[in-house]
Amino acid sequence: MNSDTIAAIATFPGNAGINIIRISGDGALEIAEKIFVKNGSKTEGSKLKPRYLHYGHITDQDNKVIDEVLLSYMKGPGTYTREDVVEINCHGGIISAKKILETVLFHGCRPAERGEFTKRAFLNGRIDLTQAEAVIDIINSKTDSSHAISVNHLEGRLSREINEIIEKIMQILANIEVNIDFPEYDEDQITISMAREFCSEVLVKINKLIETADTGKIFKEGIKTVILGKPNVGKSSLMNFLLNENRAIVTEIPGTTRDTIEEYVNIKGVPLRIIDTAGIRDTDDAVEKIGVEKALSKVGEADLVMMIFDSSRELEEEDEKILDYIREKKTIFIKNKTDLETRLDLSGQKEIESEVINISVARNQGLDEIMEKISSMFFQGTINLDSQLIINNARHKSLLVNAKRNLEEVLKSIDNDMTIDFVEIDLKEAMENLGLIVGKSVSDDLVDKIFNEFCIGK
Ligand SMILES: Nc1nc2c(ncn2[C@@H]2O[C@H](COP(=O)(O)OP(=O)(O)OP(=O)(O)O)[C@@H](O)[C@H]2O)c(=O)[nH]1
Ligand SMILES: [Mg+2]
Repeated sequence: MNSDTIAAIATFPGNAGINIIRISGDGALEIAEKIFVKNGSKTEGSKLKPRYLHYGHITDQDNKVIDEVLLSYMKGPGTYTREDVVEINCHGGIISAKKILETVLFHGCRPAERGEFTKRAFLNGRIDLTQAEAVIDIINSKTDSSHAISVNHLEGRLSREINEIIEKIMQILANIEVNIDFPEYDEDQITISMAREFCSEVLVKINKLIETADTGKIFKEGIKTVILGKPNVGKSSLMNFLLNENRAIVTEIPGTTRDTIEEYVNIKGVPLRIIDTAGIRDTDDAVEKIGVEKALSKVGEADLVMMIFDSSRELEEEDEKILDYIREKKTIFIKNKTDLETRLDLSGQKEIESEVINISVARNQGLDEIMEKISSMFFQGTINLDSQLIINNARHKSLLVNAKRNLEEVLKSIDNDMTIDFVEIDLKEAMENLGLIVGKSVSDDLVDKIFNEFCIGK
């Protein structure tokens, strides 16, 4: 148990109704009583009643009132950190909260590091690592769906599933070990075929979880979508339309967009990270040239490309160059400016012609079709976020993939009649990999790294 006491402002200090200063650790109550005045008297040594909201004032080192507050004291271990916790609700704005924090620190505690309250909840065994990671994911959620996935994890559904799998592997190991310890039983064959069956069952479960990781990543990070096309086709116009704001400059001059512009947007539950880019063409303009290179470099990491043609212009060399460039990519082909006279002929590109979506940003036509297409490309079938467990964390995915490999090795060893020791080693490794997901025997460095992504005060 960590015995030093920490404090931080837990709310976002600014022009808001209230701010909360949170203190956790053995000294929390003593510090609070030194600075809290209730009914006109100092509360030092009074043993404030736990789980009550006490009305009063906080005073500084010179007994000057800083602010009017509501203070609560919660005795550990039934608290967020499992330690004694005091929370002081003061008026909003930065000054009150900062002054109260300074006073609290003066009386003998230290500023909390990022995520340190939640880290203590983890280190003191109230939550496991998947739940702690869910806390940060809830805070960072940008869509309802990504929030729902993380709430499921916070409730411990992922941990339960992982722990059940670990339990199953332990059973297999126990059976094998009995066999090793009592060779006279000579039930080798029974044990091995049972181990094989158990292992296959576990693999099915792990594979199911891994399969959800792509969806999880999309919900968490958005579909990285690069808008690509030659100059002046309406890329920035489409970007602005999807964002519902004039984010990118739109003019009739080809080569208007120079830099890439990246924004996050949630359209009908589909989270997109849209990147508007400079129109692709050969150019002598040094700045534009960099823009074009930057645009093309974004294609590599994109989940999706929206390739835009101008319906009012003929197919040009630039269009063909872009088509060549994005051949390997998941692409939606879009023909913009269909309100103008058509000059574009895609009959030489039969595949594209059959799937191109006709739109006119100017007339607000055809844009729903783009969203429907994205939905069907990325979310085959309906996903029920309430009942389905979805992996949305790259760390979890890579450990699941490791465990999968270990179990595949186990099956291989069994099928090749390898000695039981081989089977045992891989089973143990699978168990360790799964254990790391929930935080069993994780290194201090990893724990620090995870909690460093939190904000101060959480
Ligand atoms: N008629 C018509 N004009 C459009 C449509 N969409 C965009 N435009 C016009 O086309 C011109 C270029 O639009 P942008 O959105 O700046 O095109 P862009 O592809 O971003 O161009 P660059 O940044 O230069 O590569 C502007 O004058 C827009 O108003 C459309 O659907 N119909
Ligand atoms: Mg543009």
